[in-house]
Amino acid sequence: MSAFAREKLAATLFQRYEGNPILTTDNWPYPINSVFNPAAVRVNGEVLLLNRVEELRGFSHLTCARSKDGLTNWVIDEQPTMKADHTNNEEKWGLEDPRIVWLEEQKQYAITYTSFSEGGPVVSLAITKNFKAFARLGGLLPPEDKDACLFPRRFNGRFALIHRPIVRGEAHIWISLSPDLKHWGDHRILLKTRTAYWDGARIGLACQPIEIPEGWLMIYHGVRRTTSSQIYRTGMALLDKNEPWRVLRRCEEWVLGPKEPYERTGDVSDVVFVTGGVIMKETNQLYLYYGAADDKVAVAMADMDRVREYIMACPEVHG
Ligand code: BMA
Repeated sequence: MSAFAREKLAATLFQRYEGNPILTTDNWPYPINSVFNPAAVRVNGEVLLLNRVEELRGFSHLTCARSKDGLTNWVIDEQPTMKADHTNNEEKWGLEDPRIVWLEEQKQYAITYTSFSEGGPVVSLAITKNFKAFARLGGLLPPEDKDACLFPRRFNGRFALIHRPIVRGEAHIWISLSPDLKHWGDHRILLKTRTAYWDGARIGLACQPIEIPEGWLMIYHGVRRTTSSQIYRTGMALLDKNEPWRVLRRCEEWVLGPKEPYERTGDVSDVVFVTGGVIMKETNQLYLYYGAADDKVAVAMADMDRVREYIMACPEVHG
């Protein structure tokens, strides 16, 4: 495929749902400032979103919303589903930006989210069967760390975590390994920011890694700094199926970025921040759920065959 054909495919890959935004403060059963950056997973045939909800003091907690078609008729928990323990030093300032993955061996869901306090953001892990009771296992790696998700299974006996520490002011995506979900090592950079590109200032994992026949699709966000602001967009890379610390391909151009008024205007302008992905098997569609301008939730859809065609048309990454 020519670069021109690939760019055309990138530009038309995702279609926004015409009913966007799907969740706003107006839908909420209790007073809040904003709802955004939801984790997404399919549970008992429904789509479950675990949303970041910012309450009126400015701190965030996580609340579930469920829908049969993943688009309409959302049923929202009447109260916060996972609250911060403000007496706990690690999460004094709230819980943010969750990602969810089904752990095949444990037969439970793993939620990785950011716990925020004056010590800086850390990635914390909670395990649940039903999104009602949560085993909270605490922080995984030192701050400053964000944008993390586990893979659904081990590789050569070890769990793998994608995350985004800040090192020397640089914001690359890292991967770390663990035999027990507690002790982490073999830390390495997975994907780096690219000077002058749309993802030149900062990058971070978007939704949970998605398994496709060619490997793991890693959707990520990239930030461009401009003279007046920062633009958050979405791109993708392909990781090796058995050794996900090896990047096989990486997009050149973004596939989703702020365009519609609900993405351009809000608490933070020009933000498309994908945190949840669900494959609708019935229609072979990938639904990406995202925070739009940091105060509402929207969804964009793509045909999975076209997504695979696109990532396989992206340049190979060597070494
Ligand atoms: C990132 C995170 C996200 C937020 C985004 C855009 O650093 O803190 O929660 O959506 O910035 O403001």
